[in-house]
Amino acid sequence: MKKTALITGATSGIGRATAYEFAKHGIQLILCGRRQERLDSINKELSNKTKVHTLQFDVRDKQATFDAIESLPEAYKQVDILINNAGNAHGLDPIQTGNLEDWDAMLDINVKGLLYVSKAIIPQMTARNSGHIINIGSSAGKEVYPKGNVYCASKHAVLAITEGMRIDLIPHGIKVSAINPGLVETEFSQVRFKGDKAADNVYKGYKALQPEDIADIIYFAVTRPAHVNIADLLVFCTAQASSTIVKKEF
Ligand code: NDP
Ligand code: 8X3
Repeated sequence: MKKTALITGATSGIGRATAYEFAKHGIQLILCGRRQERLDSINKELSNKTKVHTLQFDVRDKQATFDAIESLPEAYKQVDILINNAGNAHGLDPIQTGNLEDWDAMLDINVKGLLYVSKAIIPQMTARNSGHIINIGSSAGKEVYPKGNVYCASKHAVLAITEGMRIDLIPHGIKVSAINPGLVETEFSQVRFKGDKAADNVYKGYKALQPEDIADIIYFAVTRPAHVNIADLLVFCTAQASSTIVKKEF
């Protein structure tokens, strides 16, 4: 039987690329995000490859998250694969001048949003004693970099939550994985810099990871044999050695 995957943050970047990769292999999709028009156009593009259902909600809104997942039609109610991908950095400021709204956004979306979605899905996985949860962390979850403070904290939390999930869900045979990318060329920097020109330079002078590179790895992770779990994977583009060391050529 074909599996069903729920992907948060499917309207852009890594989430959208993962939707396209999964669709190629006939995985039934539940695509989530706030931008309904994007969900609709992705649905339209993928509907000749697989079945797609879209859910529009903000992961910061606890009730909306639970209501959306509760509203899934019968044919989509069993979620075999959960990709907790929705998230972003907001701002790049030293801690002393950081913006409180940016801090709230990063902790509410990257950490609490991930928890709300997981809480809504995990009970059906434990009841069936099967499932695979992939949390999209970051190299920022392994290494703090200048001005990364709260974003890095949110991604360190994602890693801790991933480890906690793996420990607690082991009696149920549920796989839990963290995929931790370095620089990926998506809308990430447009969001981080709020449309400022600074975003234009982030991916210049080297070949950053592309969202399809991460989608490929996620598909690899979900297609391992039953006894194999990719627990924690760090991936950089070849030009990146650490959060602060990127070889740029101009
Ligand atoms: P994008 O900005 O391209 O995509 C972010 C996605 O998250 C969008 O689909 C957006 O959808 C969704 N999202 C954001 N806020 C919310 C919210 N409040 N409620 C619901 N959905 C939301 O960035 P990426 O694809 O790069 O980011 C995906 C993940 O990868 C994030 O967790 C990010 O931290 C992580 N990551 C990114 C890296 C990079 O360099 N790009 C590197 C390492 C990790 P919508 O706006 O429609 O709601
Ligand atoms: C994103 C990686 O280094 O751009 O999680 O913050 S970085």
